[in-house]
Amino acid sequence: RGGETRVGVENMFGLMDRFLKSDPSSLQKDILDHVEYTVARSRFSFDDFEAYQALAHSVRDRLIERWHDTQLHFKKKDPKRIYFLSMEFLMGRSLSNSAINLGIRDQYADALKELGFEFEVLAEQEGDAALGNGGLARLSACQMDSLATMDYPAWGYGLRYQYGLFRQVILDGYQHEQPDYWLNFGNPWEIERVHVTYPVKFYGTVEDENFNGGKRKVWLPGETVEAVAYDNPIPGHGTRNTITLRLWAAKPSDQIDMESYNTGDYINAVVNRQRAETISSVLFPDDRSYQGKELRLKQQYFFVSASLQDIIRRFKDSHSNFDDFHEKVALQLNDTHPSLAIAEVMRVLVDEEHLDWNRAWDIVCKIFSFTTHTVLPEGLEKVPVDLLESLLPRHLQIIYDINFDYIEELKKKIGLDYDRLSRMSIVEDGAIKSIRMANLAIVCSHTVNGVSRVHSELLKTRVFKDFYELWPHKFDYKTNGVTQRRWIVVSNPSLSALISKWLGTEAWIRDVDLLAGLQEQAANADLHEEWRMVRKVNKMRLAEYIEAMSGVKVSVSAMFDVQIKRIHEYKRQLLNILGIVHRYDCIKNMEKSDRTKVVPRVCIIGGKAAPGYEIARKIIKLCNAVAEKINNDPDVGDLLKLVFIPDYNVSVAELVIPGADLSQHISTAGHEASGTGSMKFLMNGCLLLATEDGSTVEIIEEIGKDNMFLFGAKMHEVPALREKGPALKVPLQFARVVRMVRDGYFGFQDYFESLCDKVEGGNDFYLLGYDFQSYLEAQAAADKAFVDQEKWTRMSILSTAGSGRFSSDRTIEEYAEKTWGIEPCRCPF
Ligand code: 7GP
Repeated sequence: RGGETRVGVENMFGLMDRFLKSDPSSLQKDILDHVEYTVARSRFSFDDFEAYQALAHSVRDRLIERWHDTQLHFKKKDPKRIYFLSMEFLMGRSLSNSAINLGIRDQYADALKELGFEFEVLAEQEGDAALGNGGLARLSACQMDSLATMDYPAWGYGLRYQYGLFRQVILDGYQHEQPDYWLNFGNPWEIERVHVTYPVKFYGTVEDENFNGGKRKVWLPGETVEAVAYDNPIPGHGTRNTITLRLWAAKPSDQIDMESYNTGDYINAVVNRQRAETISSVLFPDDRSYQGKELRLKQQYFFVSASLQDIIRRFKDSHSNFDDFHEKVALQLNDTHPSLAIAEVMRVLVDEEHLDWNRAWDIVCKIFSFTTHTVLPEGLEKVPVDLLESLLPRHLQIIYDINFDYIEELKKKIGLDYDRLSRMSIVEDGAIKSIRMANLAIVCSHTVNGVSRVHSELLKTRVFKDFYELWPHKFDYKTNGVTQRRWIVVSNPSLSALISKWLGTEAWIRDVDLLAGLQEQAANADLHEEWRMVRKVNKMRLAEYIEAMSGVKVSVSAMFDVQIKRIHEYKRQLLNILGIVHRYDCIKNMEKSDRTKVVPRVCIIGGKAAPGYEIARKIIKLCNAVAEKINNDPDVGDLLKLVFIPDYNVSVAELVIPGADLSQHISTAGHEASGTGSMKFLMNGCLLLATEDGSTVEIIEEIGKDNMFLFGAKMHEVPALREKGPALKVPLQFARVVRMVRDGYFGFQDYFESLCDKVEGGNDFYLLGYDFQSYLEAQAAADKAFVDQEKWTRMSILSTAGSGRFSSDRTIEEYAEKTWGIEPCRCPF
């Protein structure tokens, strides 16, 4: 294209904020205009969904304005930029978050009221953008919010899956998966950039070609797919800065393959082209392992290649050579998923930009940083060489070349210790020869970050020990955080208002350390009363939701005890369920008169199981089977209820977390890299029942052991306990509850057998039996504390007050300063 008219940048800033007014009557007109012209409904007759659409477009207009200003400003200043590459972003809904970050939510609410609509009701019309699986993906979303709020020149890059994470439907207690075709009703939060497209190539061969008196490699690809950009503006809070999350969708290439059209097989030629779109069609629903899947590899390369073309094009717009590349570009690898980017940068610099190999390598080593999100070996990706060779033949050569140089260097440093050399090699020579993506990422990155302190220790002493010994300076950690904008301000507006009232300022929304100011008030009786009131209203909202979803009526005076997260053996939902069985058993067996002493509980569990993960599916079924029995037992009544919340996602979390009294983070010590759910609960004044794993260890330092309920084997004890196998002592109560399941007390005897086998007879890898006793004790301590409402409220206030360290603002600031070397670039007002 060309010939576009550009208003001088200076003039542009002069005009800022003049275009769209945000007083209620302008907003009203704006919404009605969108009803009429965008949604094409009469402004005299439209329903909630249409009102939502119009409202969303009105907010979007304002986002776009700021977003343009921000991009212009970045362009003018040309700061070093951070490019955050992630296969997954779990954004959830956008409306409330955007309106709040723009600072005009209340104006909208007023404008809507006069039109006869309620802001919250319309906000509920929006579906979740669920382009991710679990913790890693939601962390990316929180970090985008912090990057925007803190004015960093940042871009997020990912994939625009047509089908997000599957919808979970529970039928007869079993999980069923349904496709999440989230774009069905349009998506007002994205802007399709039909002109921002790049060709992405696959397959083919590599040939030698004469060049400047020598030889060079030329990749002759066999298939080309077009990547089209969809931009999602991400507004900061209290700033004009609005950054870009650019997601790529696959489209058939524009280049017509005349051959197939000339054969007369027109229909099949079109159908074949259409296949290209499958690359970005579906998110893989396993959050740990997808080894050896061609489509997965295609997705990875597709988004990496398009993103890098975009990044390099932007750089070349204002630079004539690559001398300053590392001064202007930082590339963050969110886990190993985007690590093909390393080989791709080498390929572009060497094959296309004709830099010499060493110079290209020097640049690569300065721009990449890598964060790993797991300690589980199955989370470390391996790509079979055969697969890579057919899909990306040139990249395989480049990886081999990188490995060759690196192993030669390594030999000089560590000698001919072949065991160690083979462990550290990027190429694994096993039955299936593969590329170890984590090793590639470590070798080529200047920094390898863990996501909590203990995670980092595990990386150094176990997972990546060999590498740590070689390059101790590369290893660091940035404890995860979550954004208080989404997790307090958006999801818990009444708590948010209460905090601002008692702190006398709203500044904590951008400067979360101010929450510590609540500590002084932790014993204040007036605050206690208001605090309990807010919590009660949130519990009522949750109780209504539970009744609507599951038909179970729950009492808000009971303790709401929540465990919501992906279903995994290591996260031990099974321990929770067996604990509930024990509680049930106790109630059944006690004298009627003693039942008055029982602290009533509503146990809430939610989470999705990867479709192929049988044991996780059985855990869901067991939860529902136990719930069925307990909830219908007249002996138990309100003393105990168990609810499985279906289709857990970001929006459900926003509803459940503010209503929880107690939340469980009970992974076997040494397995949860960090855990971020706990931080959201903490911010909302929910007490934690937890093992000393992941970020919990750091949470303890902030709020103190006395303000939470801890239990279980410590990380250093776990290996020895495991070694004991069948000799490990297990309490009788544990054997009893497992026996109840085995004997068919909850039905489905055969189906649950393998689940029981997993925790008995020396197979109890996650130490449920060993930890059972101390788990029950921690639960009893929680009961005791709950009865003392004064004590509980103080603990609750202190939880919120101590949560400041777990804001993603802090995490991002550490990344910016220590890993990326970037500075804020604030758009002037
Ligand atoms: C998760 C970790 O399990 C969790 O402990 C951590 O808080 C979160 O990342 C954010 O760092 N990992 C994933 O979600 C995941 O998909 C596979 O890991 C690589």
